[in-house]
Amino acid sequence: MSSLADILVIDAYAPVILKKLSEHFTLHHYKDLASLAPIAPYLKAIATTGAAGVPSGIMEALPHLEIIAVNGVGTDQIDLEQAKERQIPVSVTSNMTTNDVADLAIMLLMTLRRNFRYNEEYMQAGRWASEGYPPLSRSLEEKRMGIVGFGAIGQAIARRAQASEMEVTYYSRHKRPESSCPFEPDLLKLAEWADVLTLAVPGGAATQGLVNEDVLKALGPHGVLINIARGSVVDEDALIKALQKGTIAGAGLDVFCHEPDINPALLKLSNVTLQPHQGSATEETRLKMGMNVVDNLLAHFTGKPLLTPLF
Ligand code: 8YV
Repeated sequence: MSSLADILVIDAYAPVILKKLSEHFTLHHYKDLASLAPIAPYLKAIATTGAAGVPSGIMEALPHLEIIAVNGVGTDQIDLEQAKERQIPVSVTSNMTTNDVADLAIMLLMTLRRNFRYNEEYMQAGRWASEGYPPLSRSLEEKRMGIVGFGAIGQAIARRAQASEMEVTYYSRHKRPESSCPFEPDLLKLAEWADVLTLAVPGGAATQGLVNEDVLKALGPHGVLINIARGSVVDEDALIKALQKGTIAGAGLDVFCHEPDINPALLKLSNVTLQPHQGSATEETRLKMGMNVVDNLLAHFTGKPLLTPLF
């Protein structure tokens, strides 16, 4: 079959998805801006991921760019203004990552509060037999979870927290009439109230540094922070200081300011549990997401409406 278009692939895609894409398109893997120059005039589409987005300079270099398909829901690393101005549609994998990401938020919380890693290392070191049981951990039941951002992922986290008998309140730009959870329009008040503050807002300029020193102070020495959103939502230096000084109890983090170059101070802390941006990284979900990218690109280049357009 002849190629429908030349596509720039940014970031990692599963081999099965690359194979599917290559059945319909000519693929070019992004290395750097300099090596883009000779192929730039032919490129009509970008297939990228939520985490990588479209690094600056790429869109400007592609005069015939027609579509950006994102293997993810986050678009904070894409110049959406430029895309809109140039009438370049952007597709995202709407509603495909929700449950896996929400599971990971709860997994981080349970790992942290139930001393999961410590206890496993304790057993592996043979300490159960020689020293008896490890120290007691902390329960989720009757604790308060404040959720920052209450879209599909925030609401899926709320359902899971409620299943663990937690009390849930959320903060967002506006009240969500579809949910019966209480709404708190003041983030500082939410942090003061919460035992666990879970971040589920989109990244980008509007949420940059939203969780700052004051919010962490309000969360307090018994509070924990869970972040499955974007590293940029948190002032990471303030977070590290709070964790080092014990002005918050701990953090479960799947996302960081400079992925994959994690601030080494985070790796030295014993009151954190960390994951390398694994929210949607299951075989099942990544397959669905990847096929969504293939289908959106196919739709575009065969003159059909996009399946899951952002715009
Ligand atoms: C992915 C994400 O890790 O959806 C997003 O925005 O950050 C994640 O689900 C990323 O897109 C890699 O495919």
